[in-house]
Amino acid sequence: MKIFAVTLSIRPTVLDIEVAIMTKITIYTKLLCPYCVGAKSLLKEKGQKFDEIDIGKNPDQRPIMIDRSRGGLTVPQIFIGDKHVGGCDELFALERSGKLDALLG
Ligand SMILES: N[C@@H](CCC(=O)N[C@@H](CS)C(=O)NCC(=O)O)C(=O)O
Repeated sequence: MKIFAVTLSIRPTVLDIEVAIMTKITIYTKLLCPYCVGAKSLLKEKGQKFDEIDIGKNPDQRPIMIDRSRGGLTVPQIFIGDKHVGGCDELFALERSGKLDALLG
């Protein structure tokens, strides 16, 4: 009986499932960055949720960003799943070429 109650309490909602199957997007940003604003706007327009890591507020994340992006020193640095997209220009280039939707899954 107790197990039954636990099972019910962890039953995922439709929203939980939708979020779980969306490819995780991570975007490294900092304040007052027009490229970051542009990239986030495009992702929002496309109904995408993303994890934002502000390297100004979290300076310990900057070397992690540089390492993950293999030397990317500017923000934004955008990842779709494990794939490094690049910055804002690369994100918009993918959109223009029609390849972004496939990456988003
Ligand atoms: N071409 C890049 C340009 C990015 C860029 O120049 N970002 C600025 C901030 S808006 C930057 O990181 N500058 C270097 C710095 O602030 O250390 C892109 O599309 O993402």
